Amino acid sequence: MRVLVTRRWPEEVERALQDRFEVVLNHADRALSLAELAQAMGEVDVICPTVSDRIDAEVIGGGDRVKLIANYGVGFDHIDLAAAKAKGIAVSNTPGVLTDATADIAMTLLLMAARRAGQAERELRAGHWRGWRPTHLIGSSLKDKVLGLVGMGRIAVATARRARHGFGMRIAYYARRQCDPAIAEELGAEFHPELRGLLGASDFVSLHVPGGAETANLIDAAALAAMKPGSYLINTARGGIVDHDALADALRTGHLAGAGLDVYPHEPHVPEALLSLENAVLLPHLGSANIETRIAMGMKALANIEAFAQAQPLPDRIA
Ligand code: 8YV
Repeated sequence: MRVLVTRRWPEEVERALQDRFEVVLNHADRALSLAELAQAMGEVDVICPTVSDRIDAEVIGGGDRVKLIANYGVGFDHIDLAAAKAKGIAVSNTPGVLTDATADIAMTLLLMAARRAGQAERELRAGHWRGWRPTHLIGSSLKDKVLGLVGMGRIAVATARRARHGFGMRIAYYARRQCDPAIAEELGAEFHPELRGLLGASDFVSLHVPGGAETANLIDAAALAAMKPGSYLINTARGGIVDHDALADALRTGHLAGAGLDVYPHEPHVPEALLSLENAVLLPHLGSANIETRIAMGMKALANIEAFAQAQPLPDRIA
């Protein structure tokens, strides 16, 4: 079987893949164009894309050889599942292995925003630090503050655990249905059946819903207005969930005290309006970026390809 890996993976997983299959690697590690992806559909049996590859209907229609799309990552809003299904192409992802890493980045952003860490480091590196003083770069504490989670899947729960048990925060969430009662009890989590209710009750809001049409601009100007004055928005999910012009306005007026973002609607483009705002912490999609996680993601993709090669059910089939 011929397998295309669209971006470089950690060496050990590339090697593990090469031990079993004929592998086409992207040595230059640049994002492939839509035309190159479309062409690959006719040249390999399996394609392993990442979030930086748009696998839309046109790409999928580019050839008839690919039978499995083994996504390197848990989110799959960059893949047209209906188009894949229509061509009988199976799709898998890598759930579970990046939960802790992403929850760590959510907490990193939350702490950085609350304690103004990005702004502070920029000031120091620019040589503008005038020495210690009681009113210098004062932020917000986390203890007893309400962390409102939008979505209550694996990453939300892992973030809530860190916030609750590590930082003494109170937990609230909005989701389509209530979470496992044991988890709700462990976290003392308060369920909000309406998004607006959660937004109005939270000091920090952290987004944990999938991207795609259903959640596009879920956090728009009206939702931002419903957030508490002086609260913070954290996004480690997908950029399209937030209206970034409205967010920039809310940060500029001070309605929001800060935001911590790891994801953007059209990566690697970062909405211009955010770049000059001191109260925006901006990371370049680092959610799963630790070596243990990136190896585990590759191994999970590999497990799905192996199952596929042996005509076994895929462990992480999404379509
Ligand atoms: C991944 C992510 O690194 O898994 C996801 O959905 O957002 C990231 O942490 C990226 O998607 C790789 O494709």
